[in-house]
Amino acid sequence: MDCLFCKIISGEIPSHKIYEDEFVYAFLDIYPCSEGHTIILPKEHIPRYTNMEETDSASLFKAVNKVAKVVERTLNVPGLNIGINNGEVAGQSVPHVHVHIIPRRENDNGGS
Ligand code: IU
Repeated sequence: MDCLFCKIISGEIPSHKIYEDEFVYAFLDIYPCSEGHTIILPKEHIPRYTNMEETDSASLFKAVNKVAKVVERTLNVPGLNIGINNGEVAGQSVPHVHVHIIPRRENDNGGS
């Protein structure tokens, strides 16, 4: 599978891992919108969120909930953006479902 995120999950491409379980993998975004920008994704290669079964989506978001709380607490930030770009026209550049967890701080100019 010629997928960047599959290669990150398998370890073929190195990443800064934040969390992993049997279903998901989470790592620090290489081009972060803000310090601590985390990407969390299912290990299964699913191109986009709307290709996911409800049960897989529930498993993904169970892990998102866990990781988001850890990011917020560890970095001691007052807020997070949590979101998905679904499809190229919506800004999805890597065709493997992933959720962005972007720490937000006071006066951070939108995290960019
Ligand atoms: P998007 O929603 O598909 O645009 O998000 C893809 C993310 O993957 C984006 O934030 C990139 O910075 C990030 N990324 C990465 O972490 N490592 C890489 O080698 C590449 C992109 I290429």
